[in-house]
Amino acid sequence: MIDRAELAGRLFTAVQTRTATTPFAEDIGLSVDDAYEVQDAFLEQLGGDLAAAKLGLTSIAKQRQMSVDEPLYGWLTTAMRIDPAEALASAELIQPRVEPEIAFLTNDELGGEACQAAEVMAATEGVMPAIDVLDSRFTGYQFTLADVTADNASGARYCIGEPRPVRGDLRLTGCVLEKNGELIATAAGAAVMDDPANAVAWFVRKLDQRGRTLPAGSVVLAGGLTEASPVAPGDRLLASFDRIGEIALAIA
Ligand code: OOG
Ligand code: MG
Repeated sequence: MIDRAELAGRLFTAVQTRTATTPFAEDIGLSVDDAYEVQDAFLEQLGGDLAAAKLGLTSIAKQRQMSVDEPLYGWLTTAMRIDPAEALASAELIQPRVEPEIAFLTNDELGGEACQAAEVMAATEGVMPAIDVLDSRFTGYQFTLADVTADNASGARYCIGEPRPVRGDLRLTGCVLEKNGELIATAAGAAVMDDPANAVAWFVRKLDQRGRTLPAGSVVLAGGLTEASPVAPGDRLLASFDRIGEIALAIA
């Protein structure tokens, strides 16, 4: 019998003590479906209101980096949001990494097992530049898909810019990631499942499997376009996106 609350408790203790734990999914035969139940229990223990969804491992760059070849989703709470004027308090985290993402703001309900990118675009109010701050609760970011699903897709913090209407083809949206004024990664929107709208459509289909829909007014981070980059106090990150804008994050 899988004790979801106990597994969620292990992850919650890792957060509270800022000490990574060992992956458990393989040892106990945790399925990805069960892992989403653990994720729900973990989020309940973390508390706070859900503010956005985050999709993970939606780009080849991320799948290769993490040696996991399927996407997943998790949730970001209001307490995880960093105001652009604030710095990330890295001492609160275990092993933070950052990655640039394109976020969607929806204005219509999305649902169904056949949702496709065109429906997502028709229900998109605007897109925002975002930085997803990861903090795997597993030592050295070593995990299986079920582990990282239970661990809420390594979600820890995020910052996000203002929505802008979509202009042009999101596949061609250039992304430049700089750390301390130096270029560290580049990508285009197509890095995320050929089109980040495909990632949102994938998410809507996944929600449908659990009998859920994505309500109007949802914010969805479509997944890292580049490999995630470790950060340390004093670092300054800047993610710039063609036609979407830029977002900066200082690490304290
Ligand atoms: C898993 C989190 C994945 C993304 O955008 O790929 C994620 C990880 O890399 O620790 O948020
Ligand atoms: Mg991410």
